[in-house]
Parts: sequence; C-alpha cells; structure tokens
Amino acid sequence: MTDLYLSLGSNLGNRHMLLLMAIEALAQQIGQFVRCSSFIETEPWGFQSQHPFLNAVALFHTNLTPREVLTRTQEIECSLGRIQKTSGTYKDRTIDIDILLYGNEHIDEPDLHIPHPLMSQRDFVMRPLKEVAPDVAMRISKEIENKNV
Ligand code: PH2
Ligand code: MG
Ligand code: MG
Repeated sequence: MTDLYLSLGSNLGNRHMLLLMAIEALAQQIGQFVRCSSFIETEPWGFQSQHPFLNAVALFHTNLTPREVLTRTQEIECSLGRIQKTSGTYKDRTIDIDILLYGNEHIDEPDLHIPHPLMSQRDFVMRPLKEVAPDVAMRISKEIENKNV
C-alpha cells in the first residue's frame, strides 16, 4: 500500500458536491480513503476567471501503479463533467484531480510528473496539504528551499 496524495479542485457547478462525489469515486476505484483536508475557497491561480475554486487535498492508500491512478482519475474527471482538456491555458472546470505525491517516487514522463512540479508554489495545494500531513508539507517546502540555494 502506497501513500497517495491528491489535489482536488472545482470552480464550476455545485463545487462542494463535486468534491464529495470525486472522493467517493476515488475511494471505490483507487484505494482506501485515509483523510481529507477541509474544503477551502481560493482565487483562480494562473488564469483569469470570475469563478472561485473550492480546493482540498486527500490521502489514500493504494495498490495501483501511478499510471493506473492517472487513468482512473481522468476517468472520474470525465464522469463528473470535465470537458476535454486542451493544452495551453487553464480553464474553468467542474473537477480537477491531480496527483501530488505517490510514496517517495519520482516520475518524469511526458504526461506524468510526480511529485507535482508546481505544488510547492501553490497555496491552494500547500495549505490543505499542511492540514492533512504537516510533516509531508514541511518536507516538500524544505526540498524546494534546498533546490533554490
Ligand atoms: N488549478 C489550476 C490552475 N489554477 N487555481 C485555484 N485556485 N485552484 C486550482 O485548483 C487551480 C487553480 C490548474 O489545474
Ligand atoms: Mg490542476
Ligand atoms: Mg489536472
């Protein structure tokens, strides 16, 4: 069983219900739900939108490979009304599920980067991560600091 940290975000529709439905689907398809942060309202980061986000971070225990997790999270996004992503700019969305961390693994493939390369820059990720796993949030922030010296 591997610790899997996921970032969840929604800025369209019934955001609260969409986050709950995503967590339920993840618990059925990905592995054991361990815990989730509170749902925090955040301003759109990196793009202009009049729709604020609801964000959360959740921890699961999984036996799936990172690639299997990616496939299933994308399927769940589709089932919850996510319109096909087009490359380039960020868009409003009913649900976004991003893999933040998969155990201590480092993966760099064209469509799969773990740890999530932008996570330490994103307050909407680091704040809820700190709630779910303060030690992990601290480790990630330190790793980034060390890279910058
Ligand atoms: N996700 C993005 C880009 N910007 N801003 C907020 N507040 N929350 C998000 O989940 C988010 C974002 C790309 O997926
Ligand atoms: Mg995202
Ligand atoms: Mg995404």
